[in-house]
Amino acid sequence: MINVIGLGYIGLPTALMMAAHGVEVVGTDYNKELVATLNAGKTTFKEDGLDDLFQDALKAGIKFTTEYQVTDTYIVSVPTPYDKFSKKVDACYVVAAVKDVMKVCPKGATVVIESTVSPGTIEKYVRPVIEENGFKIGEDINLVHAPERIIPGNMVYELLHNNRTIGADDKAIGEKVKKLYASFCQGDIVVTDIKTAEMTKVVENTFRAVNIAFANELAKICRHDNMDVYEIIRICNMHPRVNILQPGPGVGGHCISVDPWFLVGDYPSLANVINESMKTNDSMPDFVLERIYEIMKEKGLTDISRVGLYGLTYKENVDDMRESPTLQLLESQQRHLAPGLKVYDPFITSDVVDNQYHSLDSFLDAVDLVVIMVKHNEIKENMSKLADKVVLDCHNICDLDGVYHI
Ligand code: SAJ
Repeated sequence: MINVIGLGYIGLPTALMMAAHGVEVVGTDYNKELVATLNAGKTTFKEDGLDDLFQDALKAGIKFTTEYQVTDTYIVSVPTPYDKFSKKVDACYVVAAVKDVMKVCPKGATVVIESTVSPGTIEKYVRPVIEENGFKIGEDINLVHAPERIIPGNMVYELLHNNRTIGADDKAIGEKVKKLYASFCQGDIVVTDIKTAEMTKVVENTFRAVNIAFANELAKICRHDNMDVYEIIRICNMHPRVNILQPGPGVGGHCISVDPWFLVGDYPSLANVINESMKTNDSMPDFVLERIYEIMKEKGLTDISRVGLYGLTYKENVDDMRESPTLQLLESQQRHLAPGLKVYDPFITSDVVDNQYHSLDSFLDAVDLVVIMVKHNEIKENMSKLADKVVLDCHNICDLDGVYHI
C-alpha cells in the first residue's frame, strides 16, 4: 500500500492516478477540511480530467484521511516555498511530513520525496530526521527523490506521458520505485542519484524562467524603440536553433517563479544570470502598470477606476492564483497610487480583491480600458466584445484594430 502525504496540486492527482492503475493508495493530509471535501466526493481544484480520474480512483478504493499509515511506501508531496529573505528553499513542510512518517513507518519502508527541493536539501534536512529516529538509511529506510514535472492545466495527460527522474542512493531501490511509477507513467523513467535528481528538476524550471525573462527583456527593448517584439520572436524562432518563449505581464505559479530562487539562495555569487532573470520577471507587473498610465495619457483617459484587469489567476484556464502577476500589480498599485482598478476572472468565483466582478458583461460595462492579464479561453472566444474598448493585450491574442501591447 502507498501512503501519499500531501493532497494538493501534485499529491492528489498522483494518488488518484496510482489508485486508478491498480495500486492500493491511502492519501493523507493534515488539512481536515480538504480531507472532508474529498471524502464527500468532491475534488478541491479544477483541472482537465481530474473529476473523471477521481471517480476511477474512488471505484478502485482510494481512501483519504488525516492519519499517517503503517505501510512500506510513502510518497511525500508537500509544498516547498522559498524564504523571501535568504531565497533558499524552505524545507519545513517536507521535514515535518518526514518526521510524522518516522513515527509510524516500519523498518524496510521506502520514503519517496516528490516535492521540488534544491540540490543537497535531502542530504541536509531529510537524512538527519530519519537518522535521529534511530533508522539507518539504506538498511532500515530507503530514501528516494522523484520530483514531479507536470504542468497545471494538463496535469492528467502529463502524469501519464511525461518522462520522469528517480534519484536513489541504491540503484536497486531506484529500479523498485521506477516500477511503481511505471504502473501508470508511459514516459521514460531515468534512475540517477538523489542530488542529480534534485538539481535536474530545479534546472528545468530555471531554464524556462530565464527564457521567459529573455523574452520580457526583449519586450522592454522593443517598447523603448517601437519595434514589434512578437514579430521579432516569431521570425527568430524560425531559425532551427532558436526557441524564445513569450513575453507576458509577469511570471506566476508555484514553480517557475519560485524554484530558480533556490539556486540564487544557495549559490549567490554564482547564479548571476538567474538572479537578474528573476528580477526581470518580477518587474513585469510594474511595467504593465506603467503602460496603463502611458496609454491612459495617450487616450485622454483620466479615471483609473474605469480601467479593468482581465484575469486573476497566474495563467490561463486554471483556478490557481499563487504568485499571480495580477495580484502583484494590484499590490503595487495600492502601494504607490490610488486604488480603484476593476478586476474580473471567470475562474475565481469568490471575492478575493476589491472591485471584483463576477460576469464578463458587467465587468466590461464598468471599464473603458481592458488589460488582458490572462489569456483564458473565455476572452479569446469573446474578443468582439472588446471592440469599443481601449485594449492593452499583454499576450498578443487580440486581433482588433488599435490594440496596445506591453
Ligand atoms: N509564461 C510566460 N511566457 C511564456 C510561458 C509562460 O510569461 O512563454 C508565464 C505564465 O503566464 C505563468 C508562468 O510563466 O505566469 C508559469 O507558467 P508555465 O506554464 O510556464 O509553468 P507552470 O508553473 O504552470 O508549470 C511548470 C511546468 N514547467 C514547464 O513547463 C517547463 C511544469 O512542467 C512543471 O512540472 C511545473 O512548473 C512544476 O511543478 O515545477
